[in-house]
Amino acid sequence: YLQPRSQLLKVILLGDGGVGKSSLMTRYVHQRFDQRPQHTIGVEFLVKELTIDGMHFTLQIWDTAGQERYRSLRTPFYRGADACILVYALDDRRSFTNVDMWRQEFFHYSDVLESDGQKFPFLLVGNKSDVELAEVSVEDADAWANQYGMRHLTASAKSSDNVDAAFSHVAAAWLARAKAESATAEAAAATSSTTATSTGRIRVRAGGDGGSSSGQLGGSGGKRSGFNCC
Ligand SMILES: Nc1nc2c(ncn2[C@@H]2O[C@H](COP(=O)(O)OP(=O)(O)OP(=O)(O)O)[C@@H](O)[C@H]2O)c(=O)[nH]1
Ligand SMILES: [Mg+2]
Repeated sequence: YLQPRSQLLKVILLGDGGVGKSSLMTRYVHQRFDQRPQHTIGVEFLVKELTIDGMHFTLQIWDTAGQERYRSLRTPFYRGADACILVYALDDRRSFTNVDMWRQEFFHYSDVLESDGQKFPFLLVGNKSDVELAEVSVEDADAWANQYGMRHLTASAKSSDNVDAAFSHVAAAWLARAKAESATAEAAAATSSTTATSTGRIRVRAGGDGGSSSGQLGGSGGKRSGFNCC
């Protein structure tokens, strides 16, 4: 169990338009920040490598369009997600009240059942921690996250505050869950005479991302190197 050289993780960023999902991804992968608003159309992804506890990860970060009109362009990409980061902006109360809707949308279109939601690696991120006038209190956001067994972090794509920590956290949470499931599966295998069918299974996909390291899906601009889906 669990001994691949490299583990590919599909991480989905969800949240209202303008909360800073693209900015968080760009800050994390390219160490850049752009003040100008540029709404995402459809879905874009970038890849970044990291190592946690000696385990090498390739994070495939999927940045989705938060605006309602792009719903049908983003939802097909939730399937196969290994982790999900729910993003709101600290200076936008409505974006915080909407995280509940985003969580529901994720369950609806991903292959994760809501009944397994407590175990799935979610993270709640309050972005724009650099702003002076916050509309959301950390206590409220902590309480919302706690009820689902989720962590909550405040971060800033602008200042870099907690950006690395957020992405590392979801990889670490995935790893903790995989280790727990592996232990359960090994215990079951040791006590049972029936083999594979009674054990839990961990999805392990070996190898890094051999192909493209970025792309845009569902967009209409066609300026970036993209590829067609389906
Ligand atoms: N002050 C501040 N502004 C930020 C921060 N992150 C993003 N912004 C700004 O917020 C605006 C929206 O950021 P985006 O990253 O495009 O938001 P998004 O969530 O990707 O929006 P959609 O693509 O429409 O879903 C931009 O003008 C960013 O410069 C931050 O940490 N602090
Ligand atoms: Mg965006």
